[in-house]
Amino acid sequence: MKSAVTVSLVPEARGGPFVFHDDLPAACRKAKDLGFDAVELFPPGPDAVGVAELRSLLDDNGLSLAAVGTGAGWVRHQLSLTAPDDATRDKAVAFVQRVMDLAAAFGAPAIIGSMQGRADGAVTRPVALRYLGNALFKLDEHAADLGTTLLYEPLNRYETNLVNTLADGAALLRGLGASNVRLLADLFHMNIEEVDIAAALRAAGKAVGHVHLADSNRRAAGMGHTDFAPVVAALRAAGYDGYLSAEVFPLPDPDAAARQTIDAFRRLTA
Ligand code: LER
Ligand code: MN
Repeated sequence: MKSAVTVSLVPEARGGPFVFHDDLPAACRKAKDLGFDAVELFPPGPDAVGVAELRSLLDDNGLSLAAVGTGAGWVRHQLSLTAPDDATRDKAVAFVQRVMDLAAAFGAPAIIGSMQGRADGAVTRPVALRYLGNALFKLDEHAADLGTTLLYEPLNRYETNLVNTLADGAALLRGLGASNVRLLADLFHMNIEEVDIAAALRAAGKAVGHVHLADSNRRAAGMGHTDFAPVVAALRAAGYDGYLSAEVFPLPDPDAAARQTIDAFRRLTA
C-alpha cells in the first residue's frame, strides 16, 4: 500500500477535511519531507493547475498524483450529477470529464464524491439513482477512452441519501456493468455507516480502488477511536495495493496531522 496526503486549492473548502490548503508547492515539499508517496489534489477546477506546472512540482519532489477530486463542481458551481434539470447534469458530467482528463495525464483517477448530489423534493430517490447511473455510465466510457479509472465514493447519510455503504456502491456499479469505475472507501464515512468496516472491505474486495484514511472523528489515523489493524488486514486480504490517502482535518495543525498520518501509515503497513 502507498501513502498519500490531501491538498485543497479550493477557497470554499478551507474548513474542510484536507491536510494542506491553498499552497501546492509548499504542500508538495512537506509531503516529500515526511516521506509520502503521493499527494491527492482538490482543485477549484480542471484548469486551476497546468499539467506542466503540476508535473514539475511532482517530479521535483519525487511524488505521484494519487487522485483528483471533483467536489469543486458542487461547492463552487452548484453542479450535481443528479440535479433536476438536464443542462446542469450535462455540465456536471462535462466538469468531471475535464478533471478526469487532467488526472489521466498523471495516470491518476478522478473522484466522484459530493458531485453525486442527493434526492430531495425536486428529484425523488429512484430518479436521482437513475440520473447517477446514467452519469456514471457516461463517465465509465470516458475512463475507458482515457485508459484510466474513476472512483465513486459512498458518503455518510448527512452528505447524501443515495449510496451510503460500500455494498450499495458495489451493487450500483455492478448494475451498470461499469468496468472502469471503482469504489472509494472513506474510513470516516464507513465509521458512520458500516456495521463492520473490515467486513465491508473484505466483501467489496477488488471493487475498492482507493481509500481515504481517516479516524472516527475525521482526524489523522490514531487521533480517534477506529481500530485500524483489522481494517488494514482486510485490505491486505483483498490484495489491495492502492493508496491510503489522508483526507482529514488539519488538526491540531496541518504539519502535525501529516506527521501523525505518515507515522500511523508506517506502523500499520510495516
Ligand atoms: C466528502 O465528505 C468526501 O469524503 C470527499 O472525499 C468527497 O468529495
Ligand atoms: Mn472522502
